[in-house]
Amino acid sequence: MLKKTFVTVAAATTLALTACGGGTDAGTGAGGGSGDGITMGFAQVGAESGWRSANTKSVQDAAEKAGVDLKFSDAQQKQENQIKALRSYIQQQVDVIAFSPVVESGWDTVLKEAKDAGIPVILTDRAVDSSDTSLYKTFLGSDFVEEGKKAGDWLVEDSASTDGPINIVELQGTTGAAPAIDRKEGFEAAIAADPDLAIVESQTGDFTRSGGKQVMEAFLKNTPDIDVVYAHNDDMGLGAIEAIEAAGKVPGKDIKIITVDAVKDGMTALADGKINYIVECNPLLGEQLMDLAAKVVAGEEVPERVVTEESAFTPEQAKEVLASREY
Ligand code: GZL
Repeated sequence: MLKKTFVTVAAATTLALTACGGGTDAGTGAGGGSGDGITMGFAQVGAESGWRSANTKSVQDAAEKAGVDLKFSDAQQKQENQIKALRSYIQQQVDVIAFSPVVESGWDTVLKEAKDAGIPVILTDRAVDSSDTSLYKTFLGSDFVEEGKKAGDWLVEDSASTDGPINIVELQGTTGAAPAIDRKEGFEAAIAADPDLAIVESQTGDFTRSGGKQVMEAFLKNTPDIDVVYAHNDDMGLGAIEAIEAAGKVPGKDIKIITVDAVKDGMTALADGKINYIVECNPLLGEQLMDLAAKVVAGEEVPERVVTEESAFTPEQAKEVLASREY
């Protein structure tokens, strides 16, 4: 046990992957992975955002490249649909299951069923809050608390020369989802450094553009002087831009906007000055996932945690990289 723990901790602490493609070796020693003959059941969250679409394409392309037979399902952001899909993969006796849990809680029963069936599970993108880490082999994805902290740190620095209160409205991601919980936690911890910064309204827009627009319309009605929008993803930030412009205000100037993801549409709005800062969240997890799956099916050691390293962008930086972005 000690050896496994040592290998895991060492691998997990040293294993940080570059974003934008995420490299081809998830610290598993395989380049691109050879998944020939492996059948994977993948239960995706849905198709709620540009990030999710890029993530789905990355998984599907990487499965094809690795020769993995991919069974794919879209849960339309409903946990009951994901659980149904997982049970179907268990029944089909796939070699490995991978999924991005739409919310953190409520997975122990079905994960125990997978374990009892001898089917290894890989968490990708989002985490579960289960205390029993034997229910899955590894968690591949971003550090969402760090992403929220980066967003808050930028605002603290950007506001340093401004006197008086700065009113922030927050567009939260899906209620109960790990990125929503953690991005809120990281941001709040960072802005605590400046007592002038206050979140005056906070509500979920469910990671969708329409949700962000609807909630922002309500915020604009309820809160006379909004200085900053912190949106947990680009799509809700883009919806907020529509609402702000419809209200006759200038996004990026009258109301500053900070988002997370750095997908093409978000980076375009950033380059145009409608968004002021974007923290990157890398959706291109497909190749690392196939590498990990090949190892797990072969019964080999994998790190308990594989963290993707990510960047952040100002408008000037967005202009430089926009043309070369993969998503
Ligand atoms: C984050 C991912 C989030 C994205 C959103 O890893 O789970 O879900 O930030 C997406 O755009 O909907």
